[in-house]
Amino acid sequence: MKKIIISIIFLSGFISMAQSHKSHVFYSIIHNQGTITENLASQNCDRTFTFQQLRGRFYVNISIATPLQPNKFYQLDFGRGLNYYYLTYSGTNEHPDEDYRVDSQSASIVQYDCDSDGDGISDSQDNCPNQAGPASNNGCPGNPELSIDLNGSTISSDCSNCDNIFNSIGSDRHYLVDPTGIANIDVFVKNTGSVSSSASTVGFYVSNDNVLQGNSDSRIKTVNVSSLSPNSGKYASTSLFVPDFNSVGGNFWLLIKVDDSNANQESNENNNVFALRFAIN
Ligand SMILES: [Ca+2]
Ligand SMILES: [Ca+2]
Ligand SMILES: [Ca+2]
Ligand SMILES: [Ca+2]
Repeated sequence: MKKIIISIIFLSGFISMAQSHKSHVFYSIIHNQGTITENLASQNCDRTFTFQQLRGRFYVNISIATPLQPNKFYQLDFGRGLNYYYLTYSGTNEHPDEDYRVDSQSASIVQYDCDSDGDGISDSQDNCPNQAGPASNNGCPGNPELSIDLNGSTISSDCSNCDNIFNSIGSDRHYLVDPTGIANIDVFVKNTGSVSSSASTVGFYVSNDNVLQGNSDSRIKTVNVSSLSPNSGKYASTSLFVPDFNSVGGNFWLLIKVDDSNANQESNENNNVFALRFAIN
């Protein structure tokens, strides 16, 4: 159980007398002084109770010097029979009729740790307590960002003097010898975003130019990539043979696109394509 600890230790009556005491009225949300469970506190975590709803329910009026947040659940331990009850706090008005005045004894008040945005990360651990987000981004919203690692990705083809690393291929033209050629391609897909990516695909296209146009460039192959956590990457590897190119011959461009099916809303959708010159001779 995670809680925000705001323990208050009253070391002596002298120190306590120097404090400005406020009365805090705690209402049990269940009748008859029954124990309020963590589950019940969770269900009612950020609920605000009207006085009408609280009327008739058990309450205690305690004088302490510590400011508390209204409408939160607290677990009280004053050593006076109030141990381990979750209560909702209602006000700070001075009451002349305190049931308990905390002066010279130890006391602890523990605020129940809500999950205000319901993302499964309790408020004290949540960097964005009012915006839902994944644990991989400490509870804050964010986007994956997929791209091709040009230094980690390679292609080897029948071109023996072409550079193999994407980043240094430049204008080299990889090619397949018709009909027996083979090109082995290892695309390193990386996620540099703040949250994990969903499973995605890498698409391989034949194009007349180095720009991917969905309605005119034809996809010849798809490779699956599983989910990637932030700052991680995986290889999408494939081998292309002459028949994969569906009778396309001569010079053209081979375009490689990460998140081809757009399964991920990325922080940058415009860096997903790598284009290289290609040919079937
Ligand atoms: Ca949360
Ligand atoms: Ca959050
Ligand atoms: Ca991207
Ligand atoms: Ca995308």
